[in-house]
Amino acid sequence: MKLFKKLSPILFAVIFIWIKTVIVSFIGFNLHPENWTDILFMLVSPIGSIMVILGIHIYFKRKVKPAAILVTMLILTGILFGDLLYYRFYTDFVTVPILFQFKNVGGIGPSTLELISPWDILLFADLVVFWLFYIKRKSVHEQITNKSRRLYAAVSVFFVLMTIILGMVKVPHLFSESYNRQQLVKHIGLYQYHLYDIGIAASYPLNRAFASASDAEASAEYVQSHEDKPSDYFGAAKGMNVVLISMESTQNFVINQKVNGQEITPFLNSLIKDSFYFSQVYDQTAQGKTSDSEFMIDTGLYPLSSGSAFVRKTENAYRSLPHILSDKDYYSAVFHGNEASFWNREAMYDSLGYNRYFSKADYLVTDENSVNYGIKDIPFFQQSIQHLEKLQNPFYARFITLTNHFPFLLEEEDQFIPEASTSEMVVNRYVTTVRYQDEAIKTFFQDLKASGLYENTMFVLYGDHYGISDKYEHGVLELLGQEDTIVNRMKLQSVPLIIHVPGVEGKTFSNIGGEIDIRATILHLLGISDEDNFSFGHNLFTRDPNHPVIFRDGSFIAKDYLYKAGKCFKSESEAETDINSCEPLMDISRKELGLSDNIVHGDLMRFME
Ligand code: GP9
Ligand code: MN
Repeated sequence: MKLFKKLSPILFAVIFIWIKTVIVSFIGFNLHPENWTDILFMLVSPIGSIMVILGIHIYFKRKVKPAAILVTMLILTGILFGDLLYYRFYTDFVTVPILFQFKNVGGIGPSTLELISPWDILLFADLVVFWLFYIKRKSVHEQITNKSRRLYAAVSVFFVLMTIILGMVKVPHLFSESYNRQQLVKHIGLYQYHLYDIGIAASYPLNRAFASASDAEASAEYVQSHEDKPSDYFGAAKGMNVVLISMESTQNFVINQKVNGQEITPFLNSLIKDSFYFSQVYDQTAQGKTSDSEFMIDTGLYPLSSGSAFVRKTENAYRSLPHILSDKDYYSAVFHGNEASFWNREAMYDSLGYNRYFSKADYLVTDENSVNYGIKDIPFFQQSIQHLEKLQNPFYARFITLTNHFPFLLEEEDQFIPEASTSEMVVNRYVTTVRYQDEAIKTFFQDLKASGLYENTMFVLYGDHYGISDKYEHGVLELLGQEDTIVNRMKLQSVPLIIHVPGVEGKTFSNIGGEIDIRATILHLLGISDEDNFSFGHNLFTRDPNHPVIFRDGSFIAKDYLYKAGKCFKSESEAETDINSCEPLMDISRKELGLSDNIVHGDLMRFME
């Protein structure tokens, strides 16, 4: 009893931080507890690290200082609150690299206020009680004996070790799949996750230092053992210019979808009839959003699990599409109306081998022609034409649209369709900005035809990533009249991929694929063998449907099975099935993500010819 009294402020802090962490874990984070063991893990896993962190107040000093404890409580509560806000928008946990790219994190800025709930104030209630009880009342604190200090330390270490060991017994790949942050937080607890993440971030420089040519060979061997089958489309666009249009936040559900009797994407719908349309290509981006999609398309590598490769791995050697195409005398350029430094693009485009980046400074940007992130898509395309006409042929040019970005703002004069009428305002507005983007692309095509560039150009239009995040997805389900299931939500992550080669008959392909496959598909159409060009993608015309489309958290979609949130589903019936059915594909997913990460963290392309 005496021991408790002496440790009372620390124990108070431990108990209250623990209680609120557990409450947030169950209510604020969607950690998918499946059974009693999961619930037990979520209850017990935060205790160890909370005790260790708060224990700093007694390890070195004999006398407990309540004010210092209050500061630590405030820091831990701040981390909890920050994680909660980030999770509400991104359904993910904060990582160290993300802290260094906050200026590039679209979405959270304009909407932070919206993400805060009045109930959040309760997270800080215990701090007030602590202050009233231990600081204001100036309660007397006795010296802590060495014995009680040792006991406290032993109990904390016991909890930390027990959580780690039991976690690894339950999920043997817990740490090798550390990109599955939901799984990690569920089993080792939120604060321990952050400590682990800091350790990982600190060890990154070592990966490069210790990497060797033999590591590169291991990855090369794997990708070369998966050669693609030939198809009749090989070389169908040989020698043509390539125009890529990155359609901001465009999900596949808008294609051929009507709202109040009006099409959301009338132009794309008509274009599809004369194009290759891939209706089951999935968004594989992670925390780097648009930049991750660019990274995949140019390099054929998976994006990083935390942070953006554009921000973190600029110094690496790459064998990117611009490099490959420059061997065939292509000139490459990117067109984007935002600041050149956003997503560190200016620096990364150099590493990726681009000849020219047309950014905000190359456009006439005014208040009138801008909305949300910058210049609206219609003036963006209109002003781009003059630059495009001057480019050396053949060219590889990527256009990155901007208007259809969260929170999907648009003046009335630019609305070509009324807002939808679901219970989710974000989804209602989304329809109008997608429709605006569709109009912008239509005018771009018209202008290209007028300038004579259209005939000799292959067009690749793709949605860069989801637009409606998990938090607002119920509105999409409502719009589409779909049930709220894990499988339906997973299928909503499909983005449109439309490849238009003038003069070539169109066809719709419903085989599965991912953004990582776009590069191989482009090379295939240009008649360039992808053999020596390191990539995890496959051309979509002959892609093996049994090969999983792998997402950055380790989940996947394959022909027969689907894996998400620790559950295995049959693709056809969507019924949950034994996890063993997914096991062989989970191995492939681990292998590919692991090898790709080795390449990027070890900068292994520098060893490849
Ligand atoms: C900004 C644009 C949007 O330049 O690419 O970035 P996002 O938030 O979609 O990654
Ligand atoms: Mn984007």
